[in-house]
Amino acid sequence: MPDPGALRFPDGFLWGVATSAYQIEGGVRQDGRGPSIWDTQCHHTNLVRDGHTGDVAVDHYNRWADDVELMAALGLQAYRFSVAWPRVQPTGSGPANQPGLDFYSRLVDRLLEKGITPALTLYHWDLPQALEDRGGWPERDTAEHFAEYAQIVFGALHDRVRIWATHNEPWCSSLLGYAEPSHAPGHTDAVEATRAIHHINLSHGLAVRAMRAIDPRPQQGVVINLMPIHSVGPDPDGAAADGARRYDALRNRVWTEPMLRGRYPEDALADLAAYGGLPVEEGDLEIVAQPLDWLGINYYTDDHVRAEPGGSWLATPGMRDAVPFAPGDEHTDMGWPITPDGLRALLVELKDTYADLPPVYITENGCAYDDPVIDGAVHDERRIAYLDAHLRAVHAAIEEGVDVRGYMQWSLMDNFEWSHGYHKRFGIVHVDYDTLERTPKDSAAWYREVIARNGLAAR
Ligand code: IFM
Repeated sequence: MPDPGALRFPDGFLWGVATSAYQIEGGVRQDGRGPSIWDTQCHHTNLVRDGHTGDVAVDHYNRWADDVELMAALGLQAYRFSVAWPRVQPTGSGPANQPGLDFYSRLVDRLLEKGITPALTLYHWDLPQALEDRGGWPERDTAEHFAEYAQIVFGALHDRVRIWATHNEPWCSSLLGYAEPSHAPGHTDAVEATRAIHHINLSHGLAVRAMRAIDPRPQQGVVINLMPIHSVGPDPDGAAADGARRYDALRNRVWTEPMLRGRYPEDALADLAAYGGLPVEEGDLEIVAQPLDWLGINYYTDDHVRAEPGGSWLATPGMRDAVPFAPGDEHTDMGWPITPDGLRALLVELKDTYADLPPVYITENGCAYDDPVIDGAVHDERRIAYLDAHLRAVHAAIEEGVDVRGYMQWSLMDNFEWSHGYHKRFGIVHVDYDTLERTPKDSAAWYREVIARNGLAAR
Protein backbone atom coordinates (compact mmCIF):
# COMPACT_ATOMS: atom_id res chain seq x y z
CA MET A 1 0.00 0.00 0.00
CA PRO A 2 1.43 3.43 -0.85
CA ASP A 3 1.86 5.54 2.26
CA PRO A 4 2.03 9.22 1.27
CA GLY A 5 4.21 11.19 3.67
CA ALA A 6 6.23 8.11 4.58
CA LEU A 7 9.99 8.46 4.22
CA ARG A 8 12.55 5.78 3.59
CA PHE A 9 16.24 6.14 4.47
CA PRO A 10 19.06 4.82 2.28
CA ASP A 11 19.78 1.10 2.43
CA GLY A 12 22.36 0.34 5.11
CA PHE A 13 21.49 3.44 7.15
CA LEU A 14 22.58 2.64 10.72
CA TRP A 15 20.05 3.17 13.52
CA GLY A 16 21.19 3.30 17.11
CA VAL A 17 21.24 5.04 20.46
CA ALA A 18 24.00 6.80 22.39
CA THR A 19 25.09 6.94 26.03
CA SER A 20 28.24 7.92 27.91
CA ALA A 21 30.18 6.23 30.68
CA TYR A 22 29.81 8.62 33.60
CA GLN A 23 26.14 9.22 32.85
CA ILE A 24 25.11 5.56 33.08
CA GLU A 25 27.79 3.30 34.56
CA GLY A 26 27.96 3.99 38.30
CA GLY A 27 30.37 1.53 39.90
CA VAL A 28 32.82 4.36 40.41
CA ARG A 29 34.90 2.41 42.89
CA GLN A 30 34.65 -1.00 41.24
CA ASP A 31 37.52 -2.94 39.68
CA GLY A 32 40.20 -0.33 40.23
CA ARG A 33 38.57 2.69 38.55
CA GLY A 34 40.26 5.94 39.56
CA PRO A 35 38.47 9.24 40.23
CA SER A 36 37.62 11.56 37.36
CA ILE A 37 36.99 15.29 37.25
CA TRP A 38 33.25 14.57 37.32
CA ASP A 39 33.55 12.63 40.59
CA THR A 40 35.26 15.70 41.98
CA GLN A 41 32.69 18.09 40.50
CA CYS A 42 29.88 16.04 42.10
CA HIS A 43 31.47 15.43 45.49
CA HIS A 44 33.52 18.54 46.13
CA THR A 45 31.56 21.43 44.64
CA ASN A 46 27.97 22.61 44.81
CA LEU A 47 27.79 22.90 41.02
CA VAL A 48 25.58 19.84 40.47
CA ARG A 49 21.90 20.23 41.26
CA ASP A 50 20.81 18.69 44.57
CA GLY A 51 24.25 17.20 45.13
CA HIS A 52 23.52 14.37 42.68
CA THR A 53 26.46 12.20 41.68
CA GLY A 54 27.28 9.49 39.15
CA ASP A 55 28.26 7.06 41.93
CA VAL A 56 25.42 4.71 41.02
CA ALA A 57 23.97 6.44 37.96
CA VAL A 58 21.77 3.75 36.36
CA ASP A 59 24.19 1.00 37.45
CA HIS A 60 24.97 -0.01 33.88
CA TYR A 61 28.38 -1.26 35.06
CA ASN A 62 26.56 -4.11 36.80
CA ARG A 63 23.44 -4.34 34.65
CA TRP A 64 25.14 -4.14 31.24
CA ALA A 65 24.03 -7.62 30.14
CA ASP A 66 20.35 -6.82 30.79
CA ASP A 67 20.81 -3.48 29.06
CA VAL A 68 22.16 -5.20 25.95
CA GLU A 69 19.12 -7.53 26.04
CA LEU A 70 16.95 -4.44 26.16
CA MET A 71 18.76 -2.93 23.17
CA ALA A 72 18.24 -6.12 21.20
CA ALA A 73 14.55 -6.15 22.12
CA LEU A 74 14.28 -2.58 20.82
CA GLY A 75 15.69 -3.69 17.47
CA LEU A 76 18.72 -1.39 17.71
CA GLN A 77 21.42 -1.82 15.07
CA ALA A 78 24.13 0.25 16.76
CA TYR A 79 25.15 1.32 20.23
CA ARG A 80 27.34 4.36 20.75
CA PHE A 81 28.99 4.32 24.19
CA SER A 82 32.07 5.87 25.74
CA VAL A 83 34.98 4.32 27.56
CA ALA A 84 35.83 5.78 30.98
CA TRP A 85 39.50 6.73 30.82
CA PRO A 86 39.87 6.33 34.64
CA ARG A 87 38.71 2.71 34.38
CA VAL A 88 41.45 1.97 31.88
CA GLN A 89 44.17 4.15 33.39
CA PRO A 90 43.11 5.08 36.92
CA THR A 91 45.64 7.90 37.14
CA GLY A 92 45.60 8.80 33.45
CA SER A 93 48.96 7.27 32.56
CA GLY A 94 50.87 4.04 32.94
CA PRO A 95 49.80 0.47 32.30
CA ALA A 96 46.24 -0.59 31.62
CA ASN A 97 43.95 -1.62 34.45
CA GLN A 98 42.92 -4.95 32.94
CA PRO A 99 39.55 -5.32 34.76
CA GLY A 100 38.51 -1.93 33.37
CA LEU A 101 39.38 -2.95 29.81
CA ASP A 102 37.69 -6.32 30.31
CA PHE A 103 34.39 -4.62 31.08
CA TYR A 104 34.33 -3.00 27.64
CA SER A 105 35.58 -6.14 25.98
CA ARG A 106 32.67 -8.16 27.42
CA LEU A 107 30.23 -5.43 26.42
CA VAL A 108 31.53 -5.39 22.84
CA ASP A 109 31.38 -9.18 22.57
CA ARG A 110 27.80 -9.28 23.77
CA LEU A 111 26.74 -6.45 21.43
CA LEU A 112 28.27 -8.31 18.49
CA GLU A 113 26.55 -11.54 19.53
CA LYS A 114 23.26 -9.64 19.38
CA GLY A 115 24.05 -8.14 15.97
CA ILE A 116 24.48 -4.62 17.39
CA THR A 117 27.36 -2.55 15.97
CA PRO A 118 29.46 -0.96 18.73
CA ALA A 119 30.48 2.67 18.16
CA LEU A 120 33.09 3.69 20.70
CA THR A 121 33.94 7.17 21.95
CA LEU A 122 37.22 7.51 23.82
CA TYR A 123 36.51 10.71 25.71
CA HIS A 124 33.15 11.88 26.95
CA TRP A 125 34.43 14.31 29.59
CA ASP A 126 35.67 12.04 32.39
CA LEU A 127 39.32 13.09 32.59
CA PRO A 128 41.25 11.19 35.29
CA GLN A 129 41.52 13.56 38.25
CA ALA A 130 45.26 12.86 38.50
CA LEU A 131 45.74 14.48 35.09
CA GLU A 132 43.65 17.48 36.09
CA ASP A 133 45.84 17.80 39.19
CA ARG A 134 48.77 18.14 36.77
CA GLY A 135 47.02 20.90 34.83
CA GLY A 136 44.41 19.06 32.74
CA TRP A 137 43.67 20.01 29.14
CA PRO A 138 45.42 23.40 29.39
CA GLU A 139 48.65 21.34 29.55
CA ARG A 140 50.14 19.86 26.38
CA ASP A 141 51.10 16.67 28.24
CA THR A 142 47.44 15.75 28.54
CA ALA A 143 47.23 15.46 24.75
CA GLU A 144 50.18 13.06 24.76
CA HIS A 145 48.59 11.03 27.55
CA PHE A 146 45.34 10.85 25.61
CA ALA A 147 47.13 9.33 22.63
CA GLU A 148 48.65 6.67 24.92
CA TYR A 149 45.25 5.90 26.39
CA ALA A 150 43.75 5.67 22.88
CA GLN A 151 46.40 3.14 21.90
CA ILE A 152 45.63 0.99 24.93
CA VAL A 153 41.89 0.90 24.25
CA PHE A 154 42.37 0.50 20.50
CA GLY A 155 44.90 -2.28 21.02
CA ALA A 156 42.33 -4.20 23.06
CA LEU A 157 39.27 -3.64 20.87
CA HIS A 158 40.27 -2.77 17.29
CA ASP A 159 39.66 -6.33 16.17
CA ARG A 160 35.97 -5.99 17.06
CA VAL A 161 35.02 -2.30 17.06
CA ARG A 162 34.65 -0.76 13.62
CA ILE A 163 33.52 2.79 14.52
CA TRP A 164 35.82 4.95 16.68
CA ALA A 165 35.51 8.54 17.87
CA THR A 166 38.20 10.39 19.76
CA HIS A 167 36.24 13.16 21.49
CA ASN A 168 32.65 13.94 22.26
CA GLU A 169 31.75 17.64 22.06
CA PRO A 170 35.17 19.25 22.59
CA TRP A 171 33.49 22.62 23.10
CA CYS A 172 32.11 21.33 26.40
CA SER A 173 35.43 19.86 27.58
CA SER A 174 37.27 23.10 26.87
CA LEU A 175 35.10 26.22 27.01
CA LEU A 176 32.38 24.94 29.32
CA GLY A 177 34.82 23.10 31.55
CA TYR A 178 37.46 25.77 31.93
CA ALA A 179 35.67 29.07 31.28
CA GLU A 180 32.25 28.44 32.76
CA PRO A 181 31.84 26.52 36.00
CA SER A 182 28.84 24.31 35.20
CA HIS A 183 31.05 21.62 33.69
CA ALA A 184 34.05 19.88 35.27
CA PRO A 185 36.62 20.92 36.26
CA GLY A 186 34.46 23.94 37.07
CA HIS A 187 37.02 26.66 36.38
CA THR A 188 36.35 30.19 35.14
CA ASP A 189 39.56 30.96 33.36
CA ALA A 190 39.48 31.93 29.68
CA VAL A 191 43.27 31.49 29.41
CA GLU A 192 42.93 27.87 30.46
CA ALA A 193 39.97 27.39 28.12
CA THR A 194 41.97 28.78 25.22
CA ARG A 195 44.84 26.40 25.86
CA ALA A 196 42.42 23.49 26.32
CA ILE A 197 40.90 24.11 22.87
CA HIS A 198 44.19 23.51 21.12
CA HIS A 199 45.30 20.60 23.26
CA ILE A 200 42.02 18.80 22.69
CA ASN A 201 42.35 19.33 18.94
CA LEU A 202 45.95 18.13 19.13
CA SER A 203 45.02 15.09 21.20
CA HIS A 204 42.45 14.13 18.59
CA GLY A 205 45.04 14.17 15.82
CA LEU A 206 47.70 12.39 17.89
CA ALA A 207 45.23 9.66 18.82
CA VAL A 208 43.92 9.09 15.28
CA ARG A 209 47.47 8.90 13.97
CA ALA A 210 48.54 6.47 16.69
CA MET A 211 45.50 4.22 16.26
CA ARG A 212 45.88 4.09 12.47
CA ALA A 213 49.48 3.02 12.92
CA ILE A 214 48.22 -0.03 14.83
CA ASP A 215 45.43 -0.88 12.39
CA PRO A 216 44.24 1.34 9.53
CA ARG A 217 40.95 -0.49 8.97
CA PRO A 218 38.59 0.80 11.72
CA GLN A 219 36.74 3.98 10.86
CA GLN A 220 38.17 6.99 12.67
CA GLY A 221 36.02 10.00 13.52
CA VAL A 222 35.18 12.67 16.05
CA VAL A 223 31.91 13.97 17.49
CA ILE A 224 31.23 17.71 17.55
CA ASN A 225 28.15 19.51 18.84
CA LEU A 226 27.83 21.98 16.01
CA MET A 227 25.22 24.62 16.60
CA PRO A 228 23.92 27.08 14.01
CA ILE A 229 23.89 30.55 15.56
CA HIS A 230 21.61 33.38 14.47
CA SER A 231 21.56 37.00 15.50
CA VAL A 232 18.09 38.23 16.31
CA GLY A 233 16.32 41.45 17.23
CA PRO A 234 17.17 45.14 17.02
CA ASP A 235 20.85 45.42 16.34
CA PRO A 236 21.60 49.04 15.43
CA ASP A 237 25.32 48.76 16.19
CA GLY A 238 25.71 45.27 14.76
CA ALA A 239 26.64 43.90 18.21
CA ALA A 240 24.38 40.86 17.87
CA ALA A 241 25.68 39.99 14.40
CA ASP A 242 29.23 40.41 15.63
CA GLY A 243 28.47 38.30 18.72
CA ALA A 244 26.93 35.56 16.57
CA ARG A 245 30.01 35.46 14.34
CA ARG A 246 32.37 35.27 17.31
CA TYR A 247 30.26 32.66 19.01
CA ASP A 248 30.17 30.63 15.79
CA ALA A 249 33.97 30.84 15.56
CA LEU A 250 34.50 29.43 19.05
CA ARG A 251 31.56 27.11 19.17
CA ASN A 252 31.85 25.54 15.70
CA ARG A 253 34.70 26.63 13.45
CA VAL A 254 37.48 26.31 16.05
CA TRP A 255 36.92 22.53 15.68
CA THR A 256 35.86 22.02 12.08
CA GLU A 257 38.53 24.26 10.53
CA PRO A 258 41.61 22.67 12.14
CA MET A 259 40.25 19.14 11.94
CA LEU A 260 39.00 19.36 8.35
CA ARG A 261 41.32 22.02 6.91
CA GLY A 262 44.37 22.20 9.16
CA ARG A 263 43.96 25.85 10.16
CA TYR A 264 42.30 27.96 12.81
CA PRO A 265 39.75 30.61 11.83
CA GLU A 266 41.22 34.12 11.78
CA ASP A 267 38.44 35.55 13.94
CA ALA A 268 38.92 32.90 16.63
CA LEU A 269 42.67 33.54 16.62
CA ALA A 270 42.01 37.26 17.01
CA ASP A 271 39.60 36.85 19.92
CA LEU A 272 41.70 34.26 21.70
CA ALA A 273 44.84 36.40 21.46
CA ALA A 274 43.44 38.36 24.41
CA TYR A 275 43.71 35.17 26.46
CA GLY A 276 47.27 34.24 25.66
CA GLY A 277 46.42 32.76 22.25
CA LEU A 278 46.24 29.17 21.10
CA PRO A 279 49.47 27.35 22.06
CA VAL A 280 50.12 26.00 18.56
CA GLU A 281 53.59 24.58 17.92
CA GLU A 282 55.15 23.88 14.56
CA GLY A 283 53.61 20.83 12.90
CA ASP A 284 50.60 20.71 15.23
CA LEU A 285 48.01 21.62 12.65
CA GLU A 286 49.14 18.86 10.28
CA ILE A 287 48.69 16.44 13.17
CA VAL A 288 45.22 17.78 13.99
CA ALA A 289 44.04 17.46 10.39
CA GLN A 290 44.26 13.68 10.11
CA PRO A 291 41.92 12.52 7.34
CA LEU A 292 38.69 11.35 8.92
CA ASP A 293 36.54 8.42 7.88
CA TRP A 294 33.44 10.03 9.35
CA LEU A 295 32.25 13.09 11.22
CA GLY A 296 29.78 12.82 14.09
CA ILE A 297 27.32 15.62 14.69
CA ASN A 298 25.36 16.06 17.88
CA TYR A 299 22.40 18.33 17.33
CA TYR A 300 19.71 19.47 19.75
CA THR A 301 18.82 23.05 18.83
CA ASP A 302 19.92 26.22 17.07
CA ASP A 303 21.16 29.08 19.22
CA HIS A 304 20.35 32.76 19.00
CA VAL A 305 22.23 35.87 20.02
CA ARG A 306 20.80 39.29 20.81
CA ALA A 307 22.45 42.60 21.47
CA GLU A 308 22.78 43.51 25.15
CA PRO A 309 25.08 46.42 25.97
CA GLY A 310 27.59 45.34 28.60
CA GLY A 311 26.51 41.75 28.24
CA SER A 312 28.92 38.97 27.47
CA TRP A 313 29.08 35.27 27.94
CA LEU A 314 31.98 33.86 29.86
CA ALA A 315 32.07 30.62 27.88
CA THR A 316 32.74 32.62 24.76
CA PRO A 317 35.78 34.77 25.42
CA GLY A 318 35.76 37.78 23.18
CA MET A 319 32.01 38.15 22.87
CA ARG A 320 30.89 41.49 24.22
CA ASP A 321 27.60 43.41 24.20
CA ALA A 322 25.73 40.31 23.09
CA VAL A 323 24.25 37.28 24.82
CA PRO A 324 22.72 33.97 23.72
CA PHE A 325 19.06 33.42 24.44
CA ALA A 326 16.30 30.91 23.67
CA PRO A 327 13.46 32.43 21.63
CA GLY A 328 10.12 30.81 20.76
CA ASP A 329 7.38 29.13 22.77
CA GLU A 330 8.20 25.51 22.21
CA HIS A 331 11.07 24.35 24.40
CA THR A 332 12.14 21.02 25.79
CA ASP A 333 12.71 20.58 29.54
CA MET A 334 16.26 21.86 28.98
CA GLY A 335 14.75 25.17 27.86
CA TRP A 336 16.06 24.52 24.35
CA PRO A 337 13.93 25.75 21.44
CA ILE A 338 12.75 23.05 19.03
CA THR A 339 14.30 23.90 15.66
CA PRO A 340 14.40 20.77 13.46
CA ASP A 341 15.04 22.62 10.23
CA GLY A 342 18.26 23.85 11.83
CA LEU A 343 19.62 20.32 11.55
CA ARG A 344 18.84 20.14 7.83
CA ALA A 345 20.38 23.57 7.27
CA LEU A 346 23.49 22.69 9.30
CA LEU A 347 24.10 19.50 7.33
CA VAL A 348 23.63 21.21 3.98
CA GLU A 349 25.90 24.08 5.00
CA LEU A 350 28.61 21.65 6.03
CA LYS A 351 28.41 19.89 2.67
CA ASP A 352 28.58 23.22 0.86
CA THR A 353 31.50 24.47 2.99
CA TYR A 354 33.69 21.36 2.95
CA ALA A 355 34.01 19.81 -0.51
CA ASP A 356 35.67 16.75 1.00
CA LEU A 357 33.35 16.41 3.99
CA PRO A 358 33.58 12.83 5.23
CA PRO A 359 30.39 10.79 5.63
CA VAL A 360 28.33 12.05 8.53
CA TYR A 361 26.63 10.27 11.41
CA ILE A 362 24.14 12.05 13.62
CA THR A 363 25.73 10.84 16.83
CA GLU A 364 23.25 12.43 19.25
CA ASN A 365 19.82 13.94 18.93
CA GLY A 366 17.03 13.88 21.46
CA CYS A 367 15.09 15.81 24.06
CA ALA A 368 14.40 15.95 27.79
CA TYR A 369 10.80 15.55 28.89
CA ASP A 370 9.63 14.26 32.24
CA ASP A 371 6.72 11.93 31.54
CA PRO A 372 5.56 9.66 34.36
CA VAL A 373 5.08 5.90 34.40
CA ILE A 374 1.34 5.24 34.53
CA ASP A 375 0.19 1.63 34.75
CA GLY A 376 3.55 0.44 33.48
CA ALA A 377 3.61 2.75 30.44
CA VAL A 378 5.18 6.11 29.61
CA HIS A 379 3.30 8.13 27.01
CA ASP A 380 5.98 10.50 25.71
CA GLU A 381 4.28 11.90 22.63
CA ARG A 382 6.38 15.07 22.75
CA ARG A 383 9.56 13.00 22.37
CA ILE A 384 8.09 11.09 19.43
CA ALA A 385 7.13 14.39 17.76
CA TYR A 386 10.63 15.81 18.37
CA LEU A 387 12.41 12.74 16.99
CA ASP A 388 10.06 12.46 14.02
CA ALA A 389 10.65 16.11 13.09
CA HIS A 390 14.43 15.78 13.36
CA LEU A 391 14.52 12.57 11.35
CA ARG A 392 12.52 14.30 8.62
CA ALA A 393 15.15 17.04 8.67
CA VAL A 394 17.93 14.44 8.31
CA HIS A 395 16.05 12.86 5.43
CA ALA A 396 15.65 16.25 3.75
CA ALA A 397 19.40 16.83 4.07
CA ILE A 398 20.10 13.45 2.48
CA GLU A 399 17.81 14.42 -0.38
CA GLU A 400 19.84 17.63 -0.74
CA GLY A 401 22.96 15.53 -1.18
CA VAL A 402 24.46 15.18 2.29
CA ASP A 403 26.02 11.76 2.89
CA VAL A 404 24.45 10.85 6.25
CA ARG A 405 25.10 7.23 7.18
CA GLY A 406 23.30 6.78 10.48
CA TYR A 407 21.45 8.24 13.43
CA MET A 408 22.01 7.64 17.17
CA GLN A 409 19.21 8.81 19.39
CA TRP A 410 20.23 10.37 22.73
CA SER A 411 19.67 8.47 24.87
CA LEU A 412 18.93 4.81 25.46
CA MET A 413 17.75 5.48 29.01
CA ASP A 414 17.26 8.34 31.44
CA ASN A 415 20.57 9.14 33.07
CA PHE A 416 22.81 11.61 34.91
CA GLU A 417 22.49 14.89 33.03
CA TRP A 418 25.66 16.57 34.33
CA SER A 419 25.00 19.79 36.27
CA HIS A 420 21.25 19.04 36.15
CA GLY A 421 21.75 15.78 38.04
CA TYR A 422 18.91 13.34 37.43
CA HIS A 423 16.37 16.07 36.77
CA LYS A 424 16.36 15.89 32.97
CA ARG A 425 15.13 12.72 31.33
CA PHE A 426 16.42 12.12 27.79
CA GLY A 427 15.79 8.35 27.58
CA ILE A 428 13.50 6.36 25.34
CA VAL A 429 13.60 4.01 28.34
CA HIS A 430 12.44 5.36 31.68
CA VAL A 431 14.55 4.63 34.76
CA ASP A 432 13.05 4.62 38.24
CA TYR A 433 15.91 6.09 40.26
CA ASP A 434 14.80 4.30 43.47
CA THR A 435 14.63 0.79 42.03
CA LEU A 436 16.64 1.32 38.81
CA GLU A 437 13.84 -0.47 36.97
CA ARG A 438 13.84 0.18 33.21
CA THR A 439 10.50 0.82 31.45
CA PRO A 440 10.54 1.39 27.70
CA LYS A 441 8.58 4.53 26.83
CA ASP A 442 6.18 4.81 23.89
CA SER A 443 9.06 6.43 21.97
CA ALA A 444 11.04 3.18 22.26
CA ALA A 445 8.26 1.23 20.54
CA TRP A 446 7.96 4.00 17.95
CA TYR A 447 11.72 3.93 17.30
CA ARG A 448 11.70 0.15 16.93
CA GLU A 449 9.12 0.62 14.14
CA VAL A 450 11.22 3.33 12.49
CA ILE A 451 14.21 1.00 12.47
CA ALA A 452 12.19 -1.94 11.20
CA ARG A 453 10.82 0.07 8.26
CA ASN A 454 14.10 1.98 7.76
CA GLY A 455 12.07 5.15 7.76
CA LEU A 456 9.10 7.08 8.97
CA ALA A 457 5.42 6.42 8.57
CA ALA A 458 3.22 9.25 7.30
CA ARG A 459 2.45 11.78 10.01
O1 IFM B 1 23.72 14.40 28.05
C1 IFM B 1 24.39 15.17 27.11
C2 IFM B 1 25.55 14.39 26.52
O2 IFM B 1 26.42 13.97 27.50
C3 IFM B 1 26.29 15.24 25.54
N1 IFM B 1 25.43 15.84 24.57
C4 IFM B 1 24.24 16.50 25.05
C5 IFM B 1 23.48 15.59 25.98
C6 IFM B 1 22.21 16.29 26.48
O3 IFM B 1 22.53 17.45 27.17
